[in-house]
Amino acid sequence: MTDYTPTREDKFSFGLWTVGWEGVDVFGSAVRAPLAPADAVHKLAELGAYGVTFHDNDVFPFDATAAQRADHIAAFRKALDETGLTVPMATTNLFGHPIFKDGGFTANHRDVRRFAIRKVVENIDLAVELGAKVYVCWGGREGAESGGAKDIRVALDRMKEAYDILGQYVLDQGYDLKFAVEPKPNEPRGDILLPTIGHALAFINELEHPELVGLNPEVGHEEMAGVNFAHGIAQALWHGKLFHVDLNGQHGPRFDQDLRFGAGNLRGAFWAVDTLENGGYDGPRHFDFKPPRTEDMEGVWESARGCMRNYLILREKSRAFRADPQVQAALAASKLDELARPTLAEGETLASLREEDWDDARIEALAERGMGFERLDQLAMDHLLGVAG
Ligand SMILES: [Mn+2]
Repeated sequence: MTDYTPTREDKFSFGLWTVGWEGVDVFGSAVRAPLAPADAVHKLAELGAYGVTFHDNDVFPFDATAAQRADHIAAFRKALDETGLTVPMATTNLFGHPIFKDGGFTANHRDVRRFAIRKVVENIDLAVELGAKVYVCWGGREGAESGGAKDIRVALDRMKEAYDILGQYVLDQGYDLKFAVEPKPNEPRGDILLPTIGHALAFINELEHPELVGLNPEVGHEEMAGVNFAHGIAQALWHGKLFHVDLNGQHGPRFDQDLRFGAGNLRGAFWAVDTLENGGYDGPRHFDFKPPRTEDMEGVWESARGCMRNYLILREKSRAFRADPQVQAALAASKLDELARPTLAEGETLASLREEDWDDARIEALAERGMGFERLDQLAMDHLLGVAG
């Protein structure tokens, strides 16, 4: 039992754009004052985070001169040095400026695509300077609102072209940096390219350097598509492609809520933590959320604190669940150990499988057997609700 105070060993990181969100949404203007990146870094360090992540234009404005850009970066770097916070990941804003109204890598306008690639490369240099190992690409504006507006097959050619150029750049520079695609089904575009983990995994296989590209799945984005986030990250892990993760909260398929982690689908959050903790993921536990517009800065920090606290509570619950002898018995009764056994025995062939005797009694016995999943799931619920044992 702990008091759920995070430490740097927990590897919690936050985007500058999360706690720095001023609350501008489709229906309303800013409700909070701008937060200087250096102030965010200091406060996040104090709260127990180990890392901070950024879009280029979280640190310096889109229209900054070279000198202004250098000043903003220096102030950010000073805060990193003072606190010891790391920058595990960085990304590019290819969505805010009007030039990106039709996307960056897949904009119909060729000049926009050329500008977008140049913008990413400049920020990759900065990301590497600051120590980032993962470069996230969220293509929020890569998509369309109507069928004729985008030839999807051709747009995917351009998407591949961009990743191939960027991958080659990283190899040529000798950078220790990998890319992580962040899928999302819609918002801000009506339909976004690479809408789910599965679409992105298939796309990666078509690249010149698929080994350089993995995934940054986000809880809310997958739930907006109505799919199971824990299953999605489990499959990404199975492919060796879970390079990073964005944790937040969402109440099913609706607008992108970006709630703090653990809010929204709490059972989903439990299984997400269980999967991350037991599935071989050792990267940052990165929060990509938006403290609601209702909050002042005190509420913003409460929300950030809550992300980490909820993760630590759920991690403890997951460990207790896995260690519980009743759960272990229930897992065995539900045949999880058998699922781990190959269907053919060592050296066996399909022919020997087909030679096996099957009588009606054996088939009936298997058909009648219950799987015990309700018992197993209730044990998980008991652990989650704090009444197990
Ligand atoms: Mn995200």
